[in-house]
Order: sequence, then C-alpha cells, then structure tokens
Amino acid sequence: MIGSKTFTLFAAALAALSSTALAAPTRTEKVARDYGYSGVAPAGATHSVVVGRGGLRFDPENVVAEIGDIVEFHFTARNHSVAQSNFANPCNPIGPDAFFSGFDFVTQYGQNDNVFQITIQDKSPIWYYCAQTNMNHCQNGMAGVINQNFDSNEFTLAKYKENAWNLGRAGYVSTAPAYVGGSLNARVVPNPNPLSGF
Ligand SMILES: [Cu+2]
Repeated sequence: MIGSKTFTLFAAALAALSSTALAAPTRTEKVARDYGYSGVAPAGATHSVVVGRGGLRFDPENVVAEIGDIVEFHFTARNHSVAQSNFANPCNPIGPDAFFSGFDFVTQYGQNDNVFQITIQDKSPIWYYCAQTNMNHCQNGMAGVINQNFDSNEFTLAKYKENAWNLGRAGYVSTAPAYVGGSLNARVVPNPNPLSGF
C-alpha cells in the first residue's frame, strides 16, 4: 500500500515537472535566460520611455504604471542618463540608493544596444532627471515622472521643471548618484524590445 501510494505521488510529481518544462517561457523568463540578469521576475507590462528624442526630453515624460510593471528607458543620440530624485530637490539624487543608469549610453545613430529598466514597487510618484551637466539637461527640462498625483496642482511635472529651471538660473549644477543601479531593482540589460517606443 505504502509503496503504491509513494509511486502515485512520484508519478504525479513527474507529470507536474514535465508540464512545467514544456510550458513556453514568458518574455521575462526568456530575457532572463538569454541575457542572464537575475532580478525580480516581474509579471506586469513594460512602458518604454525614449531618452533624448527631439532634444533634452524623455518621451513620454509622464507615465502611469502599476505595481510590478517595468519602465524601460531607450537611449537615442548624445550622452544622457536617468537618475532618481524627488520633487523637493530637482536635479539631485534622492539619496545614496537613487536609481541611476550611468553614462554608458553614448549613441551616435538610432538607439543604444542596452536599455535601463526599473520595476515599479508602489504607486507613489517617482521623479527622475538626466544628470548630464554639459548643457545642464535637467535645468533645461530633461525630467520625468512616473505616477504623478494628478489631484495635486502643486506636485506636477511642470512645477518640477520650473523649479529646475530656476535652479539653473541661479547657477546650480546638477549632481549624479555615485553608483549605477540603486532602488527599484534598477538594471542595465540588452534591449529586449527594439521597436518599443519607436
Ligand atoms: Cu540628457
């Protein structure tokens, strides 16, 4: 009896294993397998943001994302970056754990082979900017927000940009986070969605 029961459980486990093995990999699993990054496996949608298309701007610069979604930054010409700040201190890292793409995305034509991704972990607003000091990108409007509070007339992207512009007028030069990576499972990966956002 015991032997038979054990065998039945064993067979069921085998069946479960083989059905798992046969299931087609999700896009995330495929990217993880092909590119070898080991982050949290997100289940949500991917929102593409194109960096530097049409000038010193993120496109789209205002994104609404759900918990578990990925925001994926695609880099076009020149030398841009993505760095996390908060509303109160535009053009400054939010702290030592601010997410940061680094400046390794110099692109002459088209888009860079790599993208920068973050994973949304709650619904509070996320502010970010380009930390390029040559031509003061942040002070000149290169900033964006994820999950802006649309009920507020105060904490808007337009206001963030106005504050950044005033900092520039006062001679302030933006600073970049010290480390690439940081919060929200930030990571640089080979571009898994070459057409997304284009
Ligand atoms: Cu820039």
